[in-house]
Amino acid sequence: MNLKEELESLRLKVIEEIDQINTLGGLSQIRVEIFGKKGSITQALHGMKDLTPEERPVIGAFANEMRDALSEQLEAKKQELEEKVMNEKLSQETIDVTLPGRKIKRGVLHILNQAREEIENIFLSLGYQIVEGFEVEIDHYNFERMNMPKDHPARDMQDTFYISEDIVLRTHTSPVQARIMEAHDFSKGGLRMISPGKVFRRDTDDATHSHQFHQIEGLVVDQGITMGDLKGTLEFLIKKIFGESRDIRLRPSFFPFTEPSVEVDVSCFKCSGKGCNVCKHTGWIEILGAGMVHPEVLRMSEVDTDYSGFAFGLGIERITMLRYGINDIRDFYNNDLRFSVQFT
Ligand code: 2NM
Repeated sequence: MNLKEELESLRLKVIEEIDQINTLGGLSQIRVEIFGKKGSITQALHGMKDLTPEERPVIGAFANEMRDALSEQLEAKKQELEEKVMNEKLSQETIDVTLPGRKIKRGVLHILNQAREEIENIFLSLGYQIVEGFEVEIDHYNFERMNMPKDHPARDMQDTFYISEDIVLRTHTSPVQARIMEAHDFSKGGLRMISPGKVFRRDTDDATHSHQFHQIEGLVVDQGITMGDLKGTLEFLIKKIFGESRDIRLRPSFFPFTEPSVEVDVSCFKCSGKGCNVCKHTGWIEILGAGMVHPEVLRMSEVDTDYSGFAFGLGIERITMLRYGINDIRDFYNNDLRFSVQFT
C-alpha cells in the first residue's frame, strides 16, 4: 500500500470514527489519536520522507486537504455535541423565575452630607444660591475682610493652620461670602446665598471639638434688609430642622463681622422648656450665631451704603449631634459602619 492509499484508508476510518462519537470527552480523545504527536495521521506523514520529489507535492497537497477536512468535521461534531449537552441541561434543570432576587445592600450618604443636603434644600426653596469656595484661603479674605485685622483679639479664637505667612486653611466659610459679595451685580437684584463646607481651627480634639468640621453660612444683602428678616429666616430654618413647635430666641453676642450680633437658641426639643439634661435645665439650646453684616464688611466688599444684610453661621456637626443625641463629634469621622448605617 503506497502512502496515498494509506492516507485514503485512514481518512475513511477516521471519518467513520468521528461520526460514531457521542461525547465531548471522546471527541477530544479522537482528536489526539489523529493529530497528536503519536496520532495516526502524524505517523503516516512520517512516510513523506521516502517519497520521490515528484510525488511529494502531490501527496503533500492531498494530506493538507485531508487534514483541513477532518478538522472541519471535528469542529462540526464538537458544536453538535455542545448543543446536545446544553439542550439536555435546559430540559433537566428548571429556573424558578418567581424566586425573589438576592437583596443588594444599599449604601447610605454620611449623616453630615444628609444634613448638609437637607439644609441646602431648605435654602434652595427660599431662592438662595449655593456657593462652595476654597478650603485654602488667603489671610485677606479669611480674616481682613471679616473685620479681623492682624492684631485683632478675635483671631485668637480662630487660630488656624498656616500654609504660609498669609495663606491659611479657612476658619469659616465667610471668605466665600466676601468673594461673592464683591463680584455680585446688585443692579440685577439682591444677594441670597449659603456656603457649605469644611473649615479648620487650631483646636484640641475632644468630644465636642474638632480641628476640622463643617459649616453652613448664609448671607442676604439687599435694600431694606432688617433684623426682622434675619429672625424670620432663622425661625423658618429651625422649625424645618427641629419641628414646627420649636421657638427661637436671640441673645446679644459679638462677632467682628456683624453688628449687632446674636446667638440663636432653640427651645429644647426634649423637654419643651421644662428643663432637662439636653438643655442643661435652661429650656434653651444654643444653635447658631448670626447678625447684621457689619458696615465695615460691606464697605470692604464695595457694597453701596444703601444696602444692608444679615448673615449667620451654623455648625453641621453641632446641629446633627443635638438632633440625634450623638455625644462624641469623633464618631462622625471614624468611618465605623455601625455608626453610619444608623442613619439609613
Ligand atoms: C457667623 C455668625 C455671624 C457671617 C458673616 C458673614 C459675612 F460674610 F457676611 F460677613 N458671613 N457669615 C457670620 C455672621 C457667621 O457664624 C457663626
